[in-house]
Amino acid sequence: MAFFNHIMVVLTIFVVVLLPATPTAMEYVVGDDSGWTIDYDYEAWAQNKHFKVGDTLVFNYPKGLHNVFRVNGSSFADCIIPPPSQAYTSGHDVLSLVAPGKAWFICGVEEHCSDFNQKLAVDVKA
Ligand SMILES: *[C@@H]1O[C@H](CO)[C@@H](O)[C@H](O)[C@H]1NC(C)=O
Ligand SMILES: [Cu+2]
Repeated sequence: MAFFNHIMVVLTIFVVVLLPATPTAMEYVVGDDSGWTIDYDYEAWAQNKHFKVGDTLVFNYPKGLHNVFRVNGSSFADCIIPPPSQAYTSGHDVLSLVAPGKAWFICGVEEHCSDFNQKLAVDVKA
């Protein structure tokens, strides 16, 4: 019995001490039910969300209609589409937030970024 009590104490300490220290990675579905699409306010979507390193973004869209590029700040601002080889095109693209700071994503299909605002910027905390 003493042994069992000892185990319980150790387990309790383990749970109390370790659980708050390891926040679980979150998975965010970009645009929620609307998915990754044109004419959606991704700035509003990202507002009040607390992204952190290790979280993932899921881009859902009908394959072929859109794609996803992870870009730099100037490419985001001016909708400069990177080479096609850098595109994510599966229709269900799961991208990790790997570094603290800003992360930018755009659609590279036709004028979706420049004319239809299909672009997402997120603030990633360490
Ligand atoms: C940003 O990305 C664009 C598109 O790929 C590229 O042309 C440009 O050189 C990049 N700028 C920097 C500062 O890396
Ligand atoms: Cu698109």
